[in-house]
Amino acid sequence: MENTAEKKKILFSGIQPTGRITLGNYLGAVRNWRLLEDTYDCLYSVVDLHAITVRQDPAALRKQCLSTLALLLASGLSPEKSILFFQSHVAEHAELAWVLNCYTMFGELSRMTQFKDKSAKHADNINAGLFAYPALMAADILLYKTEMVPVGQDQKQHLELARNIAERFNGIYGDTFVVPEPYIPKVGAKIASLAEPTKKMSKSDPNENSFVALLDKPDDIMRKFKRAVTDSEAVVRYAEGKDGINNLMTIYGSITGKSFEEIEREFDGRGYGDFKAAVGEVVVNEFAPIREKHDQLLNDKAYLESVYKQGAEKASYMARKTLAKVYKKLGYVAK
Ligand code: ATP
Ligand code: LTN
Repeated sequence: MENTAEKKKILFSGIQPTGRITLGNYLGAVRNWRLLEDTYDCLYSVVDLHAITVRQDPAALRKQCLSTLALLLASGLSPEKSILFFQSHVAEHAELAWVLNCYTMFGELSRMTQFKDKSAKHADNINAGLFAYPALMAADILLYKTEMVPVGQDQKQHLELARNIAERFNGIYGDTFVVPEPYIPKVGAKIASLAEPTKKMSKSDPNENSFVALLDKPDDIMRKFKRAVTDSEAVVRYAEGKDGINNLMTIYGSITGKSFEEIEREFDGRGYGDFKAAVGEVVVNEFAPIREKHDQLLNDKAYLESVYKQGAEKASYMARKTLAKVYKKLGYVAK
């Protein structure tokens, strides 16, 4: 009998266990992952291989990996619907990354703005992994015949490179990889730093006041919003040059679902103090249940283990098939 059930498209995304997950990661990525679970066959990975492009303390990294997985679950991702796994548990990521390194040009990697930013920040450790990082990211995506990749704005350039690598390989060896599309949310794709609103909010920012983390205590969240850099106009409106207020309006709007006009009306004639407190409050309320669930899950190591083991098993099955196809195309003798 003909199978009429339509196959869902495959979606992949990753998050680095390099620090505390921020409001930027949540609004730009994780929250949308949950919304996409029903429409796509999703794989979400804690990309621990990527994390060591910057020095990590081993004990802290191990904790951070488990905490990141717990946060993904606490944010509502379901291991019944999606494949959740640690990147290092599926060896094919590193294997395909090596192959793709040989089809990625020095010039292309040199143009990556994340490499330029991170090598400026870590001038004492500009290692080859940091430089070749986008080839590993391309491997993550291409291993699973991924069609959609939900990311924040900052990852668009890496995704374009992944597409170029896939097309280049397909051009030489014939149809091998599916060429993926980015999925960048309309609102929340670029949450700015609270301390320097022209820069992106980043979990590795040494300034604690620049970001709000999912696991921050309510008082800390409120304090960080109260201190957020704004301007001297004292009118809540979205306009060029008002980066701080625009950012707070984006945050408020993407959590409450209100448009900029609605927010302007709501805070008409009220000062920034009121507005900042309101933004802090909606963030606190959004994060409170996630934080509570995270703490519960972290105490249930057996459950977490069952999730990441099953995830790696399912991911490995898919990844093995793609890698075998690639090796065959390259001309390697079959095992
Ligand atoms: P780091 O500071 O270590 O570079 P990061 O905060 O950029 O980390 P990643 O783990 O690299 O976080 O990114 C996870 C996801 O979050 C990616 O899809 C990325 O595009 C998204 N993201 C990161 N920062 C922001 C932000 N400020 N606004 C919106 N999305 C973001
Ligand atoms: N490079 C991304 C994390 C990442 C990723 C991926 C995202 C690694 N592999 C594959 C989407 C798909 C980052 O630094 N935010």
